[in-house]
Amino acid sequence: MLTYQTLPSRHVSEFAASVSEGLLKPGQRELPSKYLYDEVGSALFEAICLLPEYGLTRADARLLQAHAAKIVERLPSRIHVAELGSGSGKKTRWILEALSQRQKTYYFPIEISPSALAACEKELGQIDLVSIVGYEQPYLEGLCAVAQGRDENDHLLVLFLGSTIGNFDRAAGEEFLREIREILQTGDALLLGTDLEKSVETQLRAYNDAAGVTAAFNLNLLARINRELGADFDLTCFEHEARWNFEERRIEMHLRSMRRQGVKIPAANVRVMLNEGETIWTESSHKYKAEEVVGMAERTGFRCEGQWVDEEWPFAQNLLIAG
Ligand code: AVI
Repeated sequence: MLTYQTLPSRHVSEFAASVSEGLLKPGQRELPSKYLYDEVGSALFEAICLLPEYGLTRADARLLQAHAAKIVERLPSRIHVAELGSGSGKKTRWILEALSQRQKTYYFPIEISPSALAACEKELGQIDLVSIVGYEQPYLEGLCAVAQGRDENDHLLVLFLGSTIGNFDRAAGEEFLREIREILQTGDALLLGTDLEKSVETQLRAYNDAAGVTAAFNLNLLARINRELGADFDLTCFEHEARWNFEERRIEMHLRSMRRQGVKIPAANVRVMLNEGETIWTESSHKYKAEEVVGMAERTGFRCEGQWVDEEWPFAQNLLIAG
């Protein structure tokens, strides 16, 4: 049985304020990547995960399928699972099935999207000895609520899969791990998925696929601003661009203005003039070295108990234990 703990709906004004701040920023204009995921964007992201060029999601799932039993063996008894950004929940099945071999397990998906929570319950609702309680909240608020509601002797395994950590700047990613650690107790665990560095060509192809799905995902952000904020972006005058930033070791997605053009965004009370060739930076995907994740764990109050790396697509599942 899924119970929702619903937040008051976010206001259009928050979106408008972020759009205004990002587009009026001196120097490089930006839009926050979290707004890529409206209903259309989320569906396009699901399609990205199936693309031959984007091996990340398959590697993540392969590792969980192959090593769930070994991961679960290293966890304390009486452990329940909280997942940050559960998505459809497909990959989580392997962990829940392995845990349900040894105990009754609660699974707490934490998601701001009610449709993703519903999909997750549909996908995972039938596993014996697993009960699902969804939290429709931002990650850390939801995790706090889960942690506060647990019994004294219960431990938590937090799942943060799919290399979503890569969408934070490196410093912010570490800060996020530190915040998770503060909510946890000693002996609790975090299973962290991280996409590893690979050849620049492979990485660029993953974010600039031949079918143009990633381009549609990126451009949909402008379409969303048109739909929700009444803007007049002409999508035919922008093109998707994926870049590898050597210094920061990250893929950056940009939207390039193909001519000098003015755009009005009435709900944000903004008018911008974009030059030909100017870009709006919409997302970063940081890539890691396996040993770098061990250091991140140590600096944020965890120790790395195990690391599993996919052989086909360099990607690591890192089991971190709160020290
Ligand atoms: C969700 N996140 C880990 C994806 C990534 O690879 O950074 C989002 C994505 N953007 C373009 N393709 C996939």
